[in-house]
Amino acid sequence: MQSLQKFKGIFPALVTPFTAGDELNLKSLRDIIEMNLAAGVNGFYVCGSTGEAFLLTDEERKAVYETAAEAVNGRATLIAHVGCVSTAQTVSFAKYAEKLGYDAVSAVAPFYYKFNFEEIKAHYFAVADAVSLPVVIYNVPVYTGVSLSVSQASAFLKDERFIGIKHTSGDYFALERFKQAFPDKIIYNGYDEMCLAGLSMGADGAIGSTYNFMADKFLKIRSLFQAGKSDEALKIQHEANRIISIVCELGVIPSVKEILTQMGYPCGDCRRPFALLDPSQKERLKKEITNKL
Ligand code: MN9
Repeated sequence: MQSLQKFKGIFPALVTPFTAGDELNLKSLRDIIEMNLAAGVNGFYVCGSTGEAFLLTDEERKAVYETAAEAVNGRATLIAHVGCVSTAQTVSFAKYAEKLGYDAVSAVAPFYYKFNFEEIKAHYFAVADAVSLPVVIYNVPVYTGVSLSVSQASAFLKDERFIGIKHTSGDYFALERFKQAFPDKIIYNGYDEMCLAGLSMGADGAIGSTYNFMADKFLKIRSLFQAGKSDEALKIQHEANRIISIVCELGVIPSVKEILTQMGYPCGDCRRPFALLDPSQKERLKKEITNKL
C-alpha cells in the first residue's frame, strides 16, 4: 500500500475569507496558509464545514481550491472537501481537485433527504470510481444526521481507495474501533476540544477549525503525546479549551474568522444565515483570546 505518512498530523480546516463586499478574499486565504505553513502544519482541509462550503457558489468553491493549491505549492498535504448533496456535483468537484493536484478528496455523507446506507455507499463509490485520488470519509453526525457504524465504515475502508475517516463525533469508542479494525488507515480527530482524547484512542491526526489561528498548540499537543508526555499535552489542551469554550459560545466559524481578522488576516463576516458578531462580542474575542495568543 502507498505510504500514508503525509496524511498524518495537524490540518487546519481552512476558513474562506470574504471582503467587506462579500467577495472571496483570496489574498487573506494565501496569507493564512502561509502563516500556518510557518507554524509547521502538516496539511490543509479545503472547503469543509469551516470553509462555509455549502454557502459558496460553484465558481467560488473552485477558486478556493485553486488558490489553496497554488499557495501551498507542494509544501504540505492538501485534502479537498468535495461533498455536496448531489453525487454528480460531488464527483465534478472531485475531478476538479484531482486536476489541481490535490493529495486526496473528502466528503460528508449526502444529507437532508435521509438517504439509506446503500445510497450513501453508492455516492462515495461514485467519487472513488471517478478519480484516482484517495478518499477520506467525513463522519459528522451532528450536521448530516448520518452516524457511521464500524461495520458501515468497513464497507469503505476495506477498499484501498478509501484511506481514512475524519471523525467529528464524541464517540471515541467508534474512533478506537475504526483504528483497531484498520490500523493502516488514517483516522482524524474532528473536535479540537477533544484532540488529545482522539490521539489517545488512536487518531493519526486532527482536522479542525481552531487550528486556523492556533495550530501551534495542537502541534505541541501531538508531539508531547507522541513523546509519552500526556500530562503536559493535557495542560495545552486546557489552554486551548479556555479559548474554544468562548469560540463555541459565540459561534465557531464567525469567531474563528474574527480572531484571524484581529490578527491581521481580514476574513470578513460569515455568509447568512450565520449571524454577525456584535461589537461587544468582537471586543470580548480580542480581550480574552487574540490579545493572549
Ligand atoms: O472540522 C470542526 N467540526 C465541525 C472540524 O465543524 C463540526 C471542529 O473543528 C469544530 O469546529 C471545533 C469546535 O467545536 O472542534
